[in-house]
Amino acid sequence: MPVSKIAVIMGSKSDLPVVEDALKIIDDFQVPFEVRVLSAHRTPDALHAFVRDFEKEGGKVFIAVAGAAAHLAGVIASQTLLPVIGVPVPSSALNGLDALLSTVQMPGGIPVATMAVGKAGMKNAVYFALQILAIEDTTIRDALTAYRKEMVAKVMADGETVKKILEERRHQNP
Ligand code: RP5
Repeated sequence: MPVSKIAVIMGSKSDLPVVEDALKIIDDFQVPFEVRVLSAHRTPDALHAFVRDFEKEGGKVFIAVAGAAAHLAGVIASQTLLPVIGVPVPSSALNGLDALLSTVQMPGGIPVATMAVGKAGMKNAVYFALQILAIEDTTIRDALTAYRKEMVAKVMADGETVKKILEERRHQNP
């Protein structure tokens, strides 16, 4: 079995709706990854063991997804020198602001690369992880370059579509 390069750890099964769409992106890039439900507060020993084993086995990047008092990314970062990307989840009464601040406000010396709250943050976490891997992996770099080109083409095409829609409306309501 190929060595997993990315570990996606979520603090609870309830975080899955934020995570699952973005996992398809990792699949599309054909990068081996693994997913775990592990909590900084509820399963600290299992979390520490997984972080150590993943690094030992040749893993490269962690993505930590958690809501509420979200210490998951910071605790992972305290246990490894691998890059840790944090994704705050809007799962509490404070709608993710608590998770954002808990994830982003790390003390100096133990960095966490914190993404936006929710699904957009998870998507960017995946692209950021791929960009980290692309530093040394030309296949991933080429795939990311192709993805960016597609994005440009799509936005330009969207611009043309919007132009046409507005012109049609102007003709209908001169
Ligand atoms: C965090 O608490 C999890 O990441 C989740 O976002 C939040 C609520 O967890 P559950 O009570 O739904 O398991 O640790």
